[in-house]
Amino acid sequence: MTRVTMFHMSNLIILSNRGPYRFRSQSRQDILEKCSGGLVSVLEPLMNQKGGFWLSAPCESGKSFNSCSLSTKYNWGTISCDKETHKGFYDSYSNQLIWPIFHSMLNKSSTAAESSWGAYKRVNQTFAQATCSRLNHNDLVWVHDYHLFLSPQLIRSETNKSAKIGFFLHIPFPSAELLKLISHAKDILHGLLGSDFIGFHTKDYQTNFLDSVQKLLGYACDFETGTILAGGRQVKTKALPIGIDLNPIQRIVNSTNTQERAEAFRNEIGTEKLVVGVDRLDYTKGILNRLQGFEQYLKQNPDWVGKVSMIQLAVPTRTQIDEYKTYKQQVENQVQHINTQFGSKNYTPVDYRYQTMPFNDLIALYQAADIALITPLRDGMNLVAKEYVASKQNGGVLILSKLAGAAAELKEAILVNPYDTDSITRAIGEALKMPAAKQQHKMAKMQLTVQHNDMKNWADRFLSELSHAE
Ligand code: GDG
Repeated sequence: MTRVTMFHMSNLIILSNRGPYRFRSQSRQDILEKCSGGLVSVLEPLMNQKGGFWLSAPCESGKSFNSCSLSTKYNWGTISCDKETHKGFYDSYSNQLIWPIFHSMLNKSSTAAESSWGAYKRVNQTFAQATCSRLNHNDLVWVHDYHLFLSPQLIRSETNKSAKIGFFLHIPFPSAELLKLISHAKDILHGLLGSDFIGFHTKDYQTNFLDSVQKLLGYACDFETGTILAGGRQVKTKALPIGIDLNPIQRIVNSTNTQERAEAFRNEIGTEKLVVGVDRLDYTKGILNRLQGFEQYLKQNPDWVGKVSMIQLAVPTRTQIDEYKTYKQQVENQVQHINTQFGSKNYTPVDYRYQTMPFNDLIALYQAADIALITPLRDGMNLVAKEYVASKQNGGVLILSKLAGAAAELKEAILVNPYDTDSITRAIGEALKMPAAKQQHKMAKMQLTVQHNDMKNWADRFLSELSHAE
């Protein structure tokens, strides 16, 4: 008789502030709409392949539910939390304190947000409780991003199940000197150290983390192996740059609809060369600096006026926060300033679009663009850079900020200092003049890099590290 041993398959539970969809009210009905943004654009296809449970905070509508079956391979549920607490957790502590300091933009950080620590902690506790209530032995819990720094330790202290806990940080990790500006920096580090395995986009962010743990908590860190001995437990860390899902991009790129749409973008613009910028309208993305670089280019090269234009897609984000309202106004003033200076009846130098776009159109836009101008002042990775590379079939030039995590991988891009307008202006000139053969050569190399480390590869490596963590 054959004996069949049943293994309990480990289930994947992921935690993130943002869920895969949001509810939007339309004619007194709730419509489900896919969320955009870097984290969702990678995790949604991943969960659709692997299955599991996705736990998020309620979206703007405040609607919460334990579990919702979508026509996907995974289930999705939200924690419940009142509006006031969510505001303190999300708008204030996460986005007015952690976000600017972790992006080294101290002038945007608000010390007043320190008072929202209680709300931040409560939401992390609610996430931890909701996770523990559905946890089984051997499950893999994967916590995402800066909103949930405390969850790993809270989960560990609330369960006796033998689950593994992993954490991935989607934004940069700052130096210990900057981290210390947050009063609860040590609590943040202790929260993270509840994980068995922690992943970062780059070696630099990982090193900053190890250095902070050593300096602020006094734990022994091995910088070679990335291992920390934290109160008798071993925590492993590693640089694992995130990748994109190439299959849908390839499908969209090869469809005739996309090629027609790309052609339509070019016809709408009507100039010889098209530059594209695609970002959430966030001050870290350096949209204002980029526009200043573009303005200076037109000023210094009047023969290019009328021949080059730019589409800037600015996706609405964090619209309740004052810094974002001010930034939006500054960007729009700058667009108007350029268009009044150089525009004419038949020429709009900057076509600014404050909207989200269907993904198919976005790929067509990348395809249509001769140059992608991506100049964040600081960025964990920047997936737009990788998507642009994956969408090009015949040349194209990537101008990329040195301060984006993607610069560590996409070495053939024209790298710029986003704080230096001259550097952006020079890069635009170089890109406009780059011979086709050189473009193709550089693009092919970057395409290999993007293919080699795609979303599946990234997720498999993370989950394998997590499963094998001691
Ligand atoms: C965080 C980190 C890190 C944009 N507009 C539309 C749209 N998008 C999609 C893009 C891309 C994503 O959003 C943006 O990715 P980023 O990487 O630029 O950005 P963040 O949202 O800041 O994400 C970042 C990322 O996490 C992943 O770890 O790279 O550094 O800040 O995928 O395609 N998608 C659609 N319509 C749009 O209008 N459908």
